[in-house]
Amino acid sequence: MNYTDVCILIPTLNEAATIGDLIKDFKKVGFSNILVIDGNSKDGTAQIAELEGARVVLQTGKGKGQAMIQAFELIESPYVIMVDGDGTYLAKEAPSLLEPILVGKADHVIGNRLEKYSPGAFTKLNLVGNRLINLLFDIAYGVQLRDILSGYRAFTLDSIRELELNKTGFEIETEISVECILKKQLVEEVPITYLPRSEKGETKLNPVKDGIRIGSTIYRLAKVHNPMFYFGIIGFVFIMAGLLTGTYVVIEWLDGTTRIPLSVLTALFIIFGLQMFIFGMLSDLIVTLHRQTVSLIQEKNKQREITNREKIIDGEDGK
Ligand SMILES: Nc1nc2c(ncn2[C@@H]2O[C@H](COP(=O)(O)OP(=O)(O)O)[C@@H](O)[C@H]2O)c(=O)[nH]1
Ligand SMILES: [Mg+2]
Repeated sequence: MNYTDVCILIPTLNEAATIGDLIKDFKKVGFSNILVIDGNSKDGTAQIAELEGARVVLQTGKGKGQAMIQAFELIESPYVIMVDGDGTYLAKEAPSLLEPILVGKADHVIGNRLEKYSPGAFTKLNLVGNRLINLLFDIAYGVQLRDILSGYRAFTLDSIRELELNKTGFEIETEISVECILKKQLVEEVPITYLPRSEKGETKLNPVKDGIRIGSTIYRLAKVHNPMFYFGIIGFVFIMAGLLTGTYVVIEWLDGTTRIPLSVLTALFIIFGLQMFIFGMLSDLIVTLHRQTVSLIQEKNKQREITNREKIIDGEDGK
């Protein structure tokens, strides 16, 4: 396979400290097809990238997600490697990311940072946040992925074009991971090195604000895939609240005080919570039936295509 078939896609926003070396490193490994999508950096990132021989495109909107979506439209190479421009990932590990795709084991490969990260690469908050987000994701989507937020990934152009992506900010990796699962793509993880950011370049990610956004994206997108999870969480919160107020009501009642308004509230909490579980079960049923219908239609279409093809071949033979 020829490395010119692989587009190295680098989103950048003020990464002048690292972008030059990163492009050089990829070239050393043999990748010459490099696309930098720049968010109108003020520190000369775009100029440095151009000098190093990368194709540079300025993004038309705002946010890493918008940049990626714009770039996916521009790329024509059959394989894409996406990598942060901050020098936290190693170019020499790119071939190991491509490997599962080339042997046909995967459509989308995620570089898993959580197995061999360097000291200082993650802050404590980042590490805990990452683990929590991955746990939430795995429960919501019934998969076993370790690092859905990784910025080092490889995929085929066809597989990324199939995804419906709308998120403009740092939720893009989450949306890509969710869409891969909804589109039943083969997703693999490969352990990679993760280095600390250069002191000169600052992270653009706000761990609290972006963390909450990412968490709520996972939760909201789960509504269609796993409604029992979506409604179950709301139900769980209300039933817990009901049990709490209910315990208080019972304790007070044993002491001789009857709390009527709080008893009513307890009943409402529990009824609402149970209703959410019933909603979840019904939605789950609808989703399952819908999936069965879709797969039946797909199967029928496939059969029809095969019969049509056979008819055409028979016709040609008859001539
Ligand atoms: N084009 C573009 N790139 C961005 C934007 N925000 C962040 N990036 C780049 O996306 C990559 C990931 O961002 P980073 O701050 O490293 O996030 P972190 O790796 O999660 O800390 C880096 O190469 C950033 O320069 C943006 O708004 N537009
Ligand atoms: Mg980064």
